[in-house]
Amino acid sequence: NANGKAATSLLEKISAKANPEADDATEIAGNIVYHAKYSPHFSPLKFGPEQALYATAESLRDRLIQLWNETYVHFNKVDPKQTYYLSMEYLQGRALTNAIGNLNLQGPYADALRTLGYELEEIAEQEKDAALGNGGLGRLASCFLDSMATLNLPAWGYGLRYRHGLFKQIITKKGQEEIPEDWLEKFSPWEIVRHDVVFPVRFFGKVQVNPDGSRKWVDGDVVQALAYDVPIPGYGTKNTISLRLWEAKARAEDLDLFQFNEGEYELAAQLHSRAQQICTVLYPGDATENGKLLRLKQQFFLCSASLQDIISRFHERSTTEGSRKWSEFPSKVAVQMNDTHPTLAIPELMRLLMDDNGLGWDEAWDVTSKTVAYTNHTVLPEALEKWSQSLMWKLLPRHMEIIEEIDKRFVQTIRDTRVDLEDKISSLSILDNNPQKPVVRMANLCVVSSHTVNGVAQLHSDILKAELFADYVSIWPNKFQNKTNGITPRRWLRFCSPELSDIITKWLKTDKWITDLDLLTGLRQFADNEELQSEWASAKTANKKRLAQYIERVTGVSIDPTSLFDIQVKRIHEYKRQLMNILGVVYRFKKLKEMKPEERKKTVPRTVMIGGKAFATYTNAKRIVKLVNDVGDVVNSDPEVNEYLKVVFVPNYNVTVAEMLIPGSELSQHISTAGMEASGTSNMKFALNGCLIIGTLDGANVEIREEVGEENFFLFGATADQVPRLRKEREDGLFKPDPRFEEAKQFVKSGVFGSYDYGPLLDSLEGNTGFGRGDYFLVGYDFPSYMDAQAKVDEAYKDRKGWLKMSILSTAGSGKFSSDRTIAQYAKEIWNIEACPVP
Ligand code: B1N
Repeated sequence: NANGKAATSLLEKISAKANPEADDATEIAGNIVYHAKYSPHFSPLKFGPEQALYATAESLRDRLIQLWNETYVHFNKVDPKQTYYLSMEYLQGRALTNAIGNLNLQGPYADALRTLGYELEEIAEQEKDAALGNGGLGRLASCFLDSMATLNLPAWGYGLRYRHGLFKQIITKKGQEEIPEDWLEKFSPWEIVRHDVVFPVRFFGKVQVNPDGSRKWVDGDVVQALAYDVPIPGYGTKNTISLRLWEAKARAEDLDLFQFNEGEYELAAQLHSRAQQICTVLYPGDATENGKLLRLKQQFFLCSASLQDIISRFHERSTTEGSRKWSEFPSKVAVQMNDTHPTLAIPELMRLLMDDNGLGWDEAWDVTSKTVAYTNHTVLPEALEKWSQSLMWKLLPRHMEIIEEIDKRFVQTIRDTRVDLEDKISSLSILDNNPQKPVVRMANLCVVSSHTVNGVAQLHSDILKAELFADYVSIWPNKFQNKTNGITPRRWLRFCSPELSDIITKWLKTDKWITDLDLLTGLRQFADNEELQSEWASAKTANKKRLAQYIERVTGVSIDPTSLFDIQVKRIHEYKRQLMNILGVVYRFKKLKEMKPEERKKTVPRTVMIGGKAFATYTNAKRIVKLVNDVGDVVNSDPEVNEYLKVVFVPNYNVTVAEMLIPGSELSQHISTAGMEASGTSNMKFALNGCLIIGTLDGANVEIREEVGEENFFLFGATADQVPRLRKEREDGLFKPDPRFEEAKQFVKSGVFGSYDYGPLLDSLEGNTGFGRGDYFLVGYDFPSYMDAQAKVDEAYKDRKGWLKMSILSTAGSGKFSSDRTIAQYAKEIWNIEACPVP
């Protein structure tokens, strides 16, 4: 690497000096050189782009540690009520650009690196994503951390340090293939191991009854939880909070030296390897009994380690001698459960309070239920967690006793106070004792035990109250809230589209919008302004060109930056209806083929990009990926049509790819069957970046449309309240499909896109044919209105000025969707915590 060699020689010329407070380029360069030389991770004096990344990250880490320590000391001194966000997933993505940006050091760092022979962007490109999550739920957790830090809130995140994050997706002739992701292959400069923060976590064993009647969980396996902390800097503040990720470690005594000396190496290290398994991969498939056990172990591991840590901090911060009164706990601690995945926090907190600290049931219940709150993220029945009772008894016998007792007391209260609910008890109870398959319903445990339950968009929260949790609402009418999701405007506008950001700052005459996103409404008055429109267009064009280069690099497909960029990126799922998108593309392709050349010239050229990962065992989702790729191959190589239509499957969609795609897109698709997408958050990112939405009245789309104005949103499709009736009609054979829908399906069946068997996929769209699910997702029903909305998109795009105006108004109306707003609402309405800024 020529660049690497040149840089290595520059390294010798600049004097190394560690200085965590450096803020001019020369000193920062000295600090980078210091790390390149004295924190070596590679052969001596190598300074290629990768080495430059690590040294740069470590120089930033110095200052983050400085701020972090100050924050830690300050929180300890003030002893505020603190929130702990428990999540099995975080999708942090890259950290370098974000850290530099939040510390407002872009200029000096770029200059420092230039004196060392590198461009900042080139170095940032070297970083791997931290992909410790699957999709929206994990990314939401990461946006929330950014907002908590920025709002100076005393709040921490807790998660697991998976050795391998979400799989890497490659596309071959067979379609999607998964390969293990390896973010820790070298090491991560952003985590600090805290060797003094270690807690024991038990599995299996039995319950011992003591002479005084108290109970204790004993025996079984004990694994150590070791803390790795990731700094989360706030934007424009000293406050730097922690994401604490637990790693599972066996104890030294778990190695059986006797067996080892006998040559039984595997047996000797059995406990070691069992401990190691816990954090090996994110969300192992839970189809097998083994997989289930491992996932349950992960969940408990997170809950137990985090709660022990929270309790020890509660005592540590006490100013009075000895331990604090437990009744104070809920005024010092709020625990937020990100979906039901960390539900075991409830029985674990009960156990720690009763068995380890001697509290009685009533006291422990009072503390626990005032401490925990639950966010629901889905109404899909298959995603509502239900754990087998026998598995739970085996792994967590004491917790099962506690869950039984919670359930017993709850059911008794209902019997005593609500005769009208007698016949609802079997669905309200936590334990489902169906003899075929007795399970614990985690959502029920959460609702019964939490002081607050929230949905993630208004429509979703309304559905929770009217359907899933309706009977609970009649018991606790004030327990249920809405907290519409949000996204951080730092990562999702300021840093991913500096061009557009600069224009916004120029026209608003302030950059305060970065932390006060409602200020974007100030753009509305200029939406018609020709000067703004032309600046807006040139920023968009620059982003589109950057995206086109990326697409060409990763797929080999060359796309036209003047065509309409139409993007759908999200996990592949039938309810998200990527299949409707691609059938729409198939129909468009067929019509273009049928046109005369001069007719084609009148159409709006389009580039359709679809990206996302399919769960490894979700066959129909994988078939959709295959179909998109096959359609792309045919369309893109068709000499008559490919000037007017390109179809690209964007491989390995992740946070970093999103940061490239979103700023470059003009139309994005959020087209789930109404009532099925709890919120969606990429819709917010696209809208914020001036991209128009074609979508259904689902999740947060409803609110986005309200905010940006209905004339700036391409709406189509059935509404959530119509869906049950339409499904019934479909089943009863009363549905008459639109000819365009039939034509598109027929075209796929005809084999133009290759010989792969799309039968099962297409059958899933049929009504009462005995195949599939009878078009459960109503693709057939919504297809005609979808195509009509797409035709409106084409018309609107022809009006250049009109489109730019809509684009500006889209950004201007996106202020509500800042995660700063969401988190401020959680802080006030659920957590009851206040800002604690480091002076
Ligand atoms: O959570 C996001 C929402 O914006 C999306 O609409 C919603 O689909 C997503 C089991 C989930 N809901 N449920 C999950 C994730 C992992 C898992 O193992 C379920 N993800 C969502 C943020 O609110």
